[in-house]
This record gives sequence, structure tokens and C-alpha cells, in this order.
Amino acid sequence: MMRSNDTPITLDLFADQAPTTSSQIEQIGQQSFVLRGFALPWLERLLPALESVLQAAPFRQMVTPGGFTMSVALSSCGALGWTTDRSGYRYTAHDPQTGHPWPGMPAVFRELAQAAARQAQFEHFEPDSCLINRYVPGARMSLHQDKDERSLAAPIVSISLGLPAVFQFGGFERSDKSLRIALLHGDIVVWGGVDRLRYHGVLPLKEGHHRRLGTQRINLTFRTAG
Ligand code: MD3
Ligand code: FE
Repeated sequence: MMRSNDTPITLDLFADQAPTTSSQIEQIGQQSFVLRGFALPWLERLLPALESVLQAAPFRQMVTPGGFTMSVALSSCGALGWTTDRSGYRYTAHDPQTGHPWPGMPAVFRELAQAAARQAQFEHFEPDSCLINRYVPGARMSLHQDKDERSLAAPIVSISLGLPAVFQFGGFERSDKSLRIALLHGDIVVWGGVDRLRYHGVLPLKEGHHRRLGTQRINLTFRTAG
């Protein structure tokens, strides 16, 4: 297609992306966005890849340094996986339960996370870790910051699947008031930059049944950890 020489070339960077209208993007912070339904067109590729990761590294409940068993069950894929036990939180190259490296990150995982990051103006996102959280009714995640990653420069991308959840989006101190945001099947949240260290959490999951995922919510969280 012809265009004049003064047309900004950056427009072409977006030419290969599925069209997303601004009404599907909600800005919740200076550098934080909810992309409503962004994962839906990817599910036929995403869900089989998720199943094969979970066959190699099944969900398990982990213990916090304080000795509490998390209500959320976890798994990971990619070069690094997040784990917790009595001695602390950390990223490891091996699954402590099997002793094997974490399953590789499926191409569809990386491609979707990168496409979502681009929508939120984070170019060149190279995740090396995908934490997989499983919530059953009653499971919750209390307010915390994500600060176990080596660099805080990269954004985080989170994909919600299955039952809806209420997400708490807070400030920079635990006591700051937080916004409550419903996250539905297929929604993606991207945050980084000045919002990277905001407190956040998930309220106890309500009972329900999701036609595709059943009685659970699964959240995929992509990070550059190493
Ligand atoms: C953080 N997971 O694994 S991700 C975690 O839904 C975690 O499983 C939650 O927190 C989950 O560490 C939430 C979504 C999210 C969205 C926006 C944020 C986390 C955020 C904005 C600032 C900081
Ligand atoms: Fe978190």
C-alpha cells in the first residue's frame, strides 16, 4: 500500500496484530491495563499446551516461609519457576517435586504474552517464567508485591481462565486503598513501569461452574525473572 514519506513508520509495527478496539482496553494505572477477552481467540492453542505442561508439572500446594500452606495450587513452565518453602521465596531452574527442569514454555504462551505486552506499549517482552496459579472456591491470594524478579524493568502479563475472580489493585503500601476489578475468562492484565510494585491480591473465589474449565480459575503469570 502506498503512503507518504512522512507517515510514522511505527504504525507498521502494529499491522500484524488482531484488531483490538480501545473499548476492550481498560487503563487501571499509569502503566497498567486490562485487555478484556484478549486471550479468547487463542484458547484452542492455549488450552492443549496448558494441559501438557500440567502433565509434566502437576499443580501442588506450597508452604510459605511462615509455615502456612497456600490455598492456591501452583505450577510453572519456562527456564525458571517460582517456588516457596520454609526457607523462602525464590525462582529455581528445577521443579523441586520432580527434580527435573520445569517444562519448556510453549510457543503459544510466549506469543500471547508478547502480543498482550505490545498492546500495553511494552515492546520486546521476553518472559523466562510462567507461574500457573489454580484457584478452587475459597482459594485467595492476600495482598503482596511481586519483587522476587531480578529486574523490575520488565512488565508482568497475567491471563485469567475459568471462573471469575475479584482482583485487588492497590498502592505502594499494604494499607493503601485498593480498587476491586472483576477478571473474567480470557481477560489479560499487563502492568509494569511505575505500577510494577503495586500491592495486589485476589479475593476468595466464589463457588461456580465454568463450562470450559469446570470448578476452578487458572491464572498464568508471565515474568522476566532471571
Ligand atoms: C500486580 N497472581 O501470582 S495477577 C501472583 O490472579 C499474583 O493469580 C494473581 O499476584 C492471580 O503473584 C494476580 C494480576 C495482576 C494484575 C495487576 C497488577 C497483578 C498486579 C498490578 C500491579 C501489581
Ligand atoms: Fe502477584
